[in-house]
Amino acid sequence: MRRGSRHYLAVLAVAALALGACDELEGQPVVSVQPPGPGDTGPAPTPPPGDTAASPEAEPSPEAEPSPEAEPSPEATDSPGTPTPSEEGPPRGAGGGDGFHEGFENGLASTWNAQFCCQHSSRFVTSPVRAGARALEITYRPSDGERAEIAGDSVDRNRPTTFSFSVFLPQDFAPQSKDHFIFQAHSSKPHGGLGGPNLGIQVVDDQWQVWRRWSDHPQMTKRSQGTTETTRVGAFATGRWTDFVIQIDRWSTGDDGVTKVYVDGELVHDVRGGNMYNRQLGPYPKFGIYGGDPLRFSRTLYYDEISVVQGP
Ligand SMILES: [Ca+2]
Repeated sequence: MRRGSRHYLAVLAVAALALGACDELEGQPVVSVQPPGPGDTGPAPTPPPGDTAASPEAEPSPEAEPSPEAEPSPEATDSPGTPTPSEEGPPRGAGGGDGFHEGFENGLASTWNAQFCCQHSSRFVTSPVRAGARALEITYRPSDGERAEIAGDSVDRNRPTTFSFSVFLPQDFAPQSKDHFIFQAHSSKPHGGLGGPNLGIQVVDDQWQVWRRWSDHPQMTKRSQGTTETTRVGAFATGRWTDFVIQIDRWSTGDDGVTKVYVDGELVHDVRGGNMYNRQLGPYPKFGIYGGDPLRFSRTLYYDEISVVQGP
């Protein structure tokens, strides 16, 4: 009996400790955490030789397959960001068709794959917000590897696709000569080959930059098998929300792709040409910081009102 009672007390003590640990987590608005480590998390394939050299662009490296979903904590907190009151959402592109919306009002939808190294990487905030009561804050530090991102599902490459999102760069978001992504349409690679973005929005110096890479190679393993174009489309603003609409009227590995980019409702990029790799699955969206290589500076930014709409 006494041994049994002692055992019972021990179980109670362990349970109390566990409860205490849970209590300690309250108030820590961390979205989710994956196993820490530099660069990609998960079973990333080894880059092909000669395929990771630095370039003036933020070069993608082969990326990890989606890792197990990390559940976000629905905690919200005030943030140090500078709020800008705003009642209306951004203009949206293609209407109708299949759609996905994320406003971060109830945590992260289960379809997201969170690629964060650390507790500081993300949290929900009540200010600034673009719509509703919450937005997602993402923080990247130089020791975090090459990314702090959330990744969505692949789209249908045979259907027009519109990615919309609002992003807030705080006032201390300083220009840097090293570019990095804040949005990617990332190539899916169910059969191996080179990963990386095929379309994206970057910041470089004080500019927004549209980034495209395409290839009709059936099993692209080197960047040289693709074509890359970057286009600066105007200075970024800090201390307020910026609304992006990336409208792909046609995904293509060749010359007949159609890509349009709107910033705050203004068409800033309208180009015909390739916008994807030759993959069976369409690209999938990613939001957050991706440097291609680890960055030497820290970044914090905010996202809200993300949507993905596929037309007929
Ligand atoms: Ca929201």
